[in-house]
Amino acid sequence: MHIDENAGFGTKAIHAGQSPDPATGAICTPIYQTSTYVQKSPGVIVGEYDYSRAANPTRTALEANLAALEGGRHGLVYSSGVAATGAVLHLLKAGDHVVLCDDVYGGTNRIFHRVFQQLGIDITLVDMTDHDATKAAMRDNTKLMWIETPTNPTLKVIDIAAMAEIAKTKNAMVAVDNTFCSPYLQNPLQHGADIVCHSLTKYLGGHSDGIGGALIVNDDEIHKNLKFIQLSEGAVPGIQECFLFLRSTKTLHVRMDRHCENAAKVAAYLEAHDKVERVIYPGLPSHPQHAIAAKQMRGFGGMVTIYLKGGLGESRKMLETVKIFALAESLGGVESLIEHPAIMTHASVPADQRAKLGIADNLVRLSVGIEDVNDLIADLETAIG
Ligand code: P1T
Repeated sequence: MHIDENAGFGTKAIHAGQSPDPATGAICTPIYQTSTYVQKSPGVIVGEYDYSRAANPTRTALEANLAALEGGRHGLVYSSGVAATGAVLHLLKAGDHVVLCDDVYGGTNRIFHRVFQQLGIDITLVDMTDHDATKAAMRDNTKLMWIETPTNPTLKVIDIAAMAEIAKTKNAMVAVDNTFCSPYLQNPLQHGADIVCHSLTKYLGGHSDGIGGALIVNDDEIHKNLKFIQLSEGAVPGIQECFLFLRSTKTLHVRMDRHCENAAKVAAYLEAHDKVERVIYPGLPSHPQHAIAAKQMRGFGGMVTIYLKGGLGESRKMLETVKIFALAESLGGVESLIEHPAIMTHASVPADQRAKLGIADNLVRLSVGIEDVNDLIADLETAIG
């Protein structure tokens, strides 16, 4: 269905990339569970499809839907968020240099340092809240700047437009991992990014039932190169996953509103708690980059990170006592999750870097879900005690 570019987010979420099935009128895009497509004669295909690693109609619908939500021309989907990250890194060659945001998901840190650095990609980690440090990190051979905002797990907010300006001085591509915001809260292409990356596993999937990733770009040349890598490496999602993600994006705007509302209340409750040393939430006036968040994001998201008073003992007690919050890695699902980054999601980050970033034993990360917020707060009250 053609959806006007100026249509609202909810309209795009429900309709973009999808039309009722012409054969049956089915309102949902069917699961085209097929690996291949019959040809009329060698090389003469029936429609647009010849093999499902290259393309599949259910996947095409998802890619078009995600592109519309990010306000981009092209979408590509992958078997996981890290597969999407890897596809971007495959645009580079040995000897190229990357400026990488210092606080990123542990698996992102791992693929940069332990997979691509081995292949000859140079990496400089930088605190991108420090613009002078970022400028100083740029080199003549810097080909990529990788931003994550808000960062995982310390929720630093990076000014995408300011970073893009710095990257352009060296003609470097700017990629933004927009997983924590989802396209409902932030559209990095509007702020000068070239590539937007998502883990579909999180808010876009929203129900903790599938692993996937996505890239959205405007530039035809970058898209052509990424499409070639997607076809050549084959890190594509299964068709059932594509269907699940398509179903989930239809409710993204409604879910995100509730995530933001609940997280704001949880953050305010925790900030007033005498057993909590510090709360990091971009929506709190106490957040060091609150003004940038207010300018760049349409809402402050569902992630809240706290420093408890005490150490590992206090963290463990809280994590073992919660009942509604589930102790698990991941985020962005309808159910609330809680985790210990130093031991869980960021265990693969070297200890000295974790210490520098403040990923300490008393740091606890919450993914606030869309349950009744009073129940969530009561759960935390019991657990923090
Ligand atoms: O798990 P996967 O779909 O491969 O996504 C990787 C990924 C990419 N980017 C960000 C910002 C992420 O948070 C993640 C995955 N993160 C977790 C599993 C986590 O608990 O933080």
